Amino acid sequence: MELTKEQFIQDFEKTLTDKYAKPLIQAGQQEIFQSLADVVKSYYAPIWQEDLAYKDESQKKQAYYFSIEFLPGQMLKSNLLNLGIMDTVREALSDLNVSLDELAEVEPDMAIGNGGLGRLASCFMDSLASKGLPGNGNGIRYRYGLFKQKIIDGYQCELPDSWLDNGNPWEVRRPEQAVEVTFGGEVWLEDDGKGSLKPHYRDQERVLAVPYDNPMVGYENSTVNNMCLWRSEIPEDLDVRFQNLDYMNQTAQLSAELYPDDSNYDGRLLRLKQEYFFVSAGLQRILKHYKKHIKAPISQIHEYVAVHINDTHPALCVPEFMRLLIDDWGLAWEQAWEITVKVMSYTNHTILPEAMEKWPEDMVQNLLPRVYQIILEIDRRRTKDLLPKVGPTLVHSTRIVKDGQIHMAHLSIIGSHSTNGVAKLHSDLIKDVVLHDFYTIYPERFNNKTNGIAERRWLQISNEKLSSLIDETIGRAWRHDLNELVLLKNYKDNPDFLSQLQAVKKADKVRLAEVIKERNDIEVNTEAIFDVQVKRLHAYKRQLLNVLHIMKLYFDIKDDPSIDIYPRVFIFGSKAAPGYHYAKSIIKAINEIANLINNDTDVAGRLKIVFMENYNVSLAEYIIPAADVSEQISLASKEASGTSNMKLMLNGALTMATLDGANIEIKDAVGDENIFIFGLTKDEVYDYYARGDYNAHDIYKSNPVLNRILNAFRDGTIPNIANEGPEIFASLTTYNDEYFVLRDFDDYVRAQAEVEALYRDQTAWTKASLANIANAGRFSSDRTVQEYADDIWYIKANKA
Ligand code: NBY
Repeated sequence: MELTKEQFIQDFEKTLTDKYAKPLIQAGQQEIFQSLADVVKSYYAPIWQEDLAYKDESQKKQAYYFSIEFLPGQMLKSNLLNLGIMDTVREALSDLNVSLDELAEVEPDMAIGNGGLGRLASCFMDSLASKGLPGNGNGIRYRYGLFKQKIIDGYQCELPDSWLDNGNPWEVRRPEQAVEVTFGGEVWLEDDGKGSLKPHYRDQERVLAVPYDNPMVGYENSTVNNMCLWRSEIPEDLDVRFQNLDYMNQTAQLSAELYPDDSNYDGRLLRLKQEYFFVSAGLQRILKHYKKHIKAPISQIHEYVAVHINDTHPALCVPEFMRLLIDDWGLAWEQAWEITVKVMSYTNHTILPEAMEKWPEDMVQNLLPRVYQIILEIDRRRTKDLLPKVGPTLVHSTRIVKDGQIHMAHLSIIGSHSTNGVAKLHSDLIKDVVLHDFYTIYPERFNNKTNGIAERRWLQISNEKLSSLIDETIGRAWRHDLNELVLLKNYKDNPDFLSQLQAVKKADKVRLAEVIKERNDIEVNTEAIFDVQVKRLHAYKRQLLNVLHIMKLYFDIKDDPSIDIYPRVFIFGSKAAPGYHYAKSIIKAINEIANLINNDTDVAGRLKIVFMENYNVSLAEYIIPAADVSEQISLASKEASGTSNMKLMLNGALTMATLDGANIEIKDAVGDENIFIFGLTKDEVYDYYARGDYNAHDIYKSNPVLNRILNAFRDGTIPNIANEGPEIFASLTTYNDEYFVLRDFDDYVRAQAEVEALYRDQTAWTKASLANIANAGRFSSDRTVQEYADDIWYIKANKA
């Protein structure tokens, strides 16, 4: 949009007066932020309104991304950037002696997600809008987002994330569009006199679902999509029977809290209620909108609506859509089923067995009696149809209802026309191994969509210095098409450019060093290698391998204090699920090792370990631009894709990688010489599984370096881990090292030595860094969502 400084100042000062009856000089940061947000809202609101009208008029097909998590972070700069008014507003505020950067910090992160899956959903929201694609989000407006992590005495403590205390200035509450979601009670079918069976209900618990619409502003275009988040409330005309505190508390609790686990399926009733709550509310809203605005019969809804199931958490979309089509719209089963499969599509984000959602049949039956009937009928009909075609073995292995459990991945695959993995290797594993039987039956449904990241947040906003340097070098076209970054390759032998690139990285490291000093009270050398591992804490991601390497370097120095080791700062950012004991022990160990090494005079500052508290989107925006090395060291086959690998690459870090997830595609993009690869391959890991002959204890016994490092965990060398040290030691020896940390250690050490050698040649390093930036284009989520749009959702971009 067009905006002058003068206009902005006028709008801003008027808003401040209207809202708080105060002049700027008397206003606090919170008041200034809220006023600024209101001004920004007044700028996008008309565009939003127009786009809504356009969508209704054009009758275009729209996609709805159902996700139980979103992780947008702060929205102020994103909205300013995408409206094209960032510079104007920054300068205008600066004229008023207000720093935009400081003001932006006032906004709490919108953290209604755990990690990669939630953040991917938010990158998709940004990309859909920025590509002008009509795609909306559907989720839950949790009152409390992901816990705030405090490190106390080296331990993770969890504090509530009360992010709504000052309201959410971007959202619009739409009570007139509230719908009811019902649970429990009894259901029975009765003939309606016209030859079909209609459900009748008794004693149902009713919950009011109120939508809050959050604008997803497209980058320099006229698209504003919607992320709809549902809040649970008590219906005004609540039946007397449910008018008691217990019930009312439960109802309010539905949208109270995000489940803070990103790896384990947790079969609690409240979670199942949350899943059904936002699924039912979202589908009801879509169907109401359809009735009101779309001039086509319901039988054509697949030409107007695509519903995406982000992991299995919204898998109830399948039976719920069937229920609505059959019970409310009067469709026959066969027709409803055909439509449902065409409307639905599903993404798998993990193949770890402990994350696979399976709900006990009786739980689903009691909570969702009608949905349960429909699930049984889906399963029954499919079994009957398929038996003669594929035989009992395949039918049995792919049943939705088995052994008293409902398999949500099976339901998602069977009830949709598309199942995708999130990186090539992961999608291949799905087809060849984990869901192979489904692939045999429905080969045409399976496809890959390699993840991506929104460059607006992960470069334009978080790394303005690098963005400006790129502008000056190749112009601004890359801001609309990240593939344009390849033009940077022309500067790989340009000493001026390379030194400017170095200067940018240095400045970003200085900025992070200040944050580290302020938050951790640790001084770090900005000439050192900044070696970064930021992601959720999980055994398969192997933060422990990183730690063992740090201990190796430490012992090298202790053995010979004059040894020539290139200074390194190891930076960790990671939350552990509150119930994940082992992951919390690793956090404690990292912090104690940090204490030990950071304060050892022999080390003399050459190694620094920094565990940054409360890793979240806004902290990532400081850390990622400053990274030299990106640690992507999961055991091959375990990380479905990873996305921090892409963010770090885009910011010029070199990747230390196993051949896992999207690391493989990063390697293909940058070439072997610009990445450090180590460790077992997926096939080697599977060979170990097949042979069953991995023996970690043998490695511990026979490898003197590892022997010494592991002993340090239980002989007091690392202080204050009397409980955690032996636990970690045992996991690697007694319990045979589930994720082959010891097996990959030597090769990791070798590759880390290569990092050090290359870093000593700053020109060579900077060229490799440039190669990473220049080849990052394909990891834009703009590319990813376009592929979803073309291959899965069949949606087309708006007017220009
Ligand atoms: O999804 C992550 C994958 O681990 C990562 O490799 C991938 O890049 C990313 C995006 O595709 N998965 C993930 O973040 N999963 C969760 O957050 C999650 C959350 C809840 C539950 C399971 C997984 N749950 O069972 O409740």
